[in-house]
Formats: sequence, C-alpha cells, structure tokens
Amino acid sequence: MNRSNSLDHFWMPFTANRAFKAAPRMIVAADGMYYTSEDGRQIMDATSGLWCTNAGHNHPKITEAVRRQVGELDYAPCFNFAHPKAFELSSRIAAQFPEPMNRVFYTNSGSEAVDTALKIALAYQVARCQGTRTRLIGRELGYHGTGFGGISVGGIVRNRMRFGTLLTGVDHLRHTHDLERNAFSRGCPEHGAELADDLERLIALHDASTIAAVIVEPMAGSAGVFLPPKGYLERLREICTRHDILLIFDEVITAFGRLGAATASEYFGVTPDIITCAKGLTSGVIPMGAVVVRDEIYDAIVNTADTPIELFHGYTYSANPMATAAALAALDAYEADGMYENAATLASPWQDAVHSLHDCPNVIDIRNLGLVAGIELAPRDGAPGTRAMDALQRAWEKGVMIRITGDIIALSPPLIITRTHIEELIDVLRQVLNKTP
Ligand code: PXG
Repeated sequence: MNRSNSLDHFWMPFTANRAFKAAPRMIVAADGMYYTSEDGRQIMDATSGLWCTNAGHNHPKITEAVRRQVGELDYAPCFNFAHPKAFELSSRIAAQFPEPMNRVFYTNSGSEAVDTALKIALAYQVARCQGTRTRLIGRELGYHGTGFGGISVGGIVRNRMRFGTLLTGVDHLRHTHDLERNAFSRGCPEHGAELADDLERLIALHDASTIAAVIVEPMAGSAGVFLPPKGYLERLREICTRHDILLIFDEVITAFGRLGAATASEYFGVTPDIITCAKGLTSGVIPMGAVVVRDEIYDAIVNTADTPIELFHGYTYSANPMATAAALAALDAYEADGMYENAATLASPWQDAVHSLHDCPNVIDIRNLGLVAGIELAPRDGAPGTRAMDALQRAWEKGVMIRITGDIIALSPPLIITRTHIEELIDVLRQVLNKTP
C-alpha cells in the first residue's frame, strides 16, 4: 500500500483505533451493492454502510442531483430565509409518513433528531399548559445516538458510563430481549407484549402528570437487532394515549424502506406522536436527519407562542440545499425503482436464507424482519465480542462487510439487493461461521 498520509491523526468513531490502525480495512470506491477495497477487491455491502445507503451506492439519480445542486445553490440559510427544496422535501416526507404527521424539522443526524424530538416534546407540554410533564422515558438497551439527550434516554451502559450524570428526570422501561422464550423466532417474537406494561409501573412511581414522553425504537438495530414482541407497540401506544404521554418512535434505522414500508409506524400499524429519522432520508449520501410531528404539536407550539420565534432551536445546516437535493433524489429513486416493494417482496426469502444458518457453530439465535437480520453468537469465555470481531475480519477477507455489536452480527443490506446477492451473502457467512471457533 502506497500511503502518503499517516493514520495517526484521525480519531475514529466507535472503533478500536489501535487495532484498526495496525491492520486497516480501507475502502476507496463503491457502486451498487459493492465497495472496492484499497487492494482492489469487491466487498458486498451487507449493512448499507451504517444502515443508511438504502438505495445502494452511486445511485445515478442521487449523485446527479447532488452534482447539479452544488453548482446551482450550494448553501442558503434557513433562519429567516429559505429555499424552495426545503418546502418541497417536507411535503414529500409528510406524504410518506402516517397521518396526521405532517410537520418536519430538519437536523444533520439521527442524534440531533433525537435531541430535537425530546426538546419539542418538552416545549409542547409547556405550550399546552402541562409544564409539570418534564420526565423522559427510554428503554434499556435502547440506542438513540450519542448526544446528551440520546444517551440519557438510551440504555446501552458503555455509551453512558463515562459521561457524567446525563439528563435528570429520565427513567427506562425494561428491554424486550428474551432468548429463553423467543430464540430463532421468524419475524416478531410471540412472547413479551406484557413488557409494555412496565410503563404502568413507571407511571405508578412518577405519576403521569410528570411524564412528557416515551421514546423507543420500534425495531432496535444498534444494540443488536431486537424486534418488538407481537402486540408490544400497540400496548405501548394504548398506555401513552390513556395517560396523555407523547410516544416518540426513533425511526433513524427503520424509516425509508428498511421493513418494506416507508416507516415502521406504517409497517406495524401504530402511529406515534413524533418520529425521528435520518440515514435513509438521503440514502446516506449527505448527512441529514428530521423530526416529523403531528399537526397538533406544531400548532400548539407555534400558535401559542408569546415570542415571534416560536421554537428557539435549529442548526446552521437545517435543510441545507445539498441535503434536500440528495433527499428528494433518494425519495425519487426509492419510488421509481420500487425499492420499498423489493424489500417487502424479499423479506420472506431473506428470512429463509438467514435462518438456514441456524446450525452453524456457536449460533444461539437468528432474528429477522424486513431486510434486517441479527445473528447472535455465544460469547467466548472471558472474551466477549471477540468471536464476532473475528467473523467481521474473516467476512471482510472473503468479500462481505457485516456489522457487529458485542457478539451479534447485524445485517441490513441496501434495498436493491437481489436473490442472487442473498445467496452469495449467505454462502460467505456460512463459510465464515464454520471457520470461526
Ligand atoms: N437513533 C437510532 C435508532 C439509531 O440507530 C441514531 C439515533 C443516531 O444517528 P446518528 O446519525 O447520529 O449516528 C441511530 C444511529 C449500528 C449503528 O451499526 C447504528 C447507528 C449508528 C452507527 C452504527 O448499529 N445508529
């Protein structure tokens, strides 16, 4: 490798820096379902980057739209001024999201979308004279990005433990991961709807009049692919409605086709009050996130404001023109190429394919939904995480990029995947698992 620059200066995110820099896995190009590695190999993207490149890489509609946009309007502020694509994109998102979720606030990432959603929830409670509702409820094992709001409502201990006392007034529901009852479920597991009643426990402890919002991932990706037990989300919705508590679905991973529908809310038939999204919004090409809220939330905050600016919140790059162009093109691409439909059609063969790995060594669970799968490996004695890390390295050597979290392999391929790609992927994974002691 001919490298003129040092690897020392880039502090890599969520990475074992020392291990990576000793043996880097470098990517130099990408097209469709494949990356090109620095040594010229084709690597199948079985993770859509980090759950974001839903339209596949180098989609001509998206790359062309970004190219055109940079020459036409590279930047325009959205504080006091705006540009037409910001409004056009908002209407397009509102049309795809469940009714009556029609108001869109832009951020640059999922983490910012989560913090924005939590702030909107609090501002809404004040606006409707329910200012005692200040508590936020998350869930154990939840992942809501890395802002202080997100790690406060999040439930992954390593993402929280070094960072002080976090937000106050936060509590957590029990998680729903239950290998004993649900291992090797196909689709959503049968057992665990009653875990939604844990919210009643927290309401009994704190009283509903102190709780602003509950935030959960309808399908949790990051902590290791945890699917909602059948009936769980419906029950959570019912309890929130009964106690007048806002329900926030963090759809950073699930929105824009991952489950074969525009949103997980649509897929599950459960409409929250606020949805966060990012990633697939631009197919990962330009950073962008969004918070989509019910009309009544926007109306309450905007129509009751006693200051000209109704919400003191926003980002330099909220709805920046490059991101809006990429997002509009991504939404066009999803529609023109029938990508949500492809995900829906392939969900069943995908399920069969991933579950065919059940007899590989050390596999203790396989779970799936839409174009998502989690393969949980037994941790090695005294060395948790190393088995999956070895599998990641072996898969990379054999031409497939996977994601791991602890000893769980997460798969979330671009929505353009075909049956042939699925066969290729599963074949490589079988070889990898068979060779990973
Ligand atoms: N909410 C959810 C549900 C997420 O999955 C975020 C918020 C934060 O988004 P940003 O854009 O700030 O990173 C996420 C991000 C993985 C993985 O491999 C998952 C995420 C990010 C990186 C890796 O599981 N999710």
